[in-house]
Amino acid sequence: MSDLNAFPIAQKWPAQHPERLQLYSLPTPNGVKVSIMLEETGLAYEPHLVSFDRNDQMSPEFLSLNPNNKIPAIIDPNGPDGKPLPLFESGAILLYLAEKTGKFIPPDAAGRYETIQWLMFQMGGIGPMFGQVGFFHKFAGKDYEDKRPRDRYIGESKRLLAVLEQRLQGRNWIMGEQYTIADIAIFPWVRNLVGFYAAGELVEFDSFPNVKRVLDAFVARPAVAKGLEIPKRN
Ligand SMILES: N[C@@H](CCC(=O)N[C@@H](CS)C(=O)NCC(=O)O)C(=O)O
Repeated sequence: MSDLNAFPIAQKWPAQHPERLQLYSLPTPNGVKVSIMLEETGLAYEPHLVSFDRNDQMSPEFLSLNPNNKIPAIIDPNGPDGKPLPLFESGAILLYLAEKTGKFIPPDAAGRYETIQWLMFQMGGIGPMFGQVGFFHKFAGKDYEDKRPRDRYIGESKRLLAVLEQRLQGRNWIMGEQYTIADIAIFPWVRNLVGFYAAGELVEFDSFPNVKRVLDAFVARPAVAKGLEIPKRN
């Protein structure tokens, strides 16, 4: 309890269960990666809502945990050597939780690095490119007359979907039989692109049947359905 209280963020978002992993998030495509992972692993955790409507991510308490003012972030009171571990960046958090629990990452070194490779593909490619489609197609950028930026990100997103399509040919998940953190990182973004961003037609989503098949399998998982709603929005 006293360890967690040493973190300024715990003053703004007090822990009811300080022995549990603390999640500071919002159900966005980056946020739900971590809530889905936590639901999948069965780890005990306490979610806290970081409201963008209130600009919570810019508060000094949040910035003390993530100076980059982005959700998700966590504090694991029971981190390495039994000490609290604060962490931001969803990819780093997924990797940490996979290694902590020994779940959703292959145990062998080659499989582990291959999974990390696809995790990085999401972090460096899918997230940033699909996110820009959101900006230029759904949010403030949609009113720009010049459609070149939108088309650039649509083109890149289609290219990335084609890479995924090829990878998923003959595979159940990104890593084949095993469902991993690579799937947990990638599919919330695919879901968002065709759902919330309504960019399915623009990216010709129908031409990626394997991506669609795996997306359907992903959202059918009970832990995914739960994680997508955590933390509850006000
Ligand atoms: N690379 C970061 C990106 C996180 C990110 O972009 N989070 C968005 C929500 S999806 C955010 O917090 N935006 C708030 C802001 O920019 O003020 C990660 O994967 O954790």
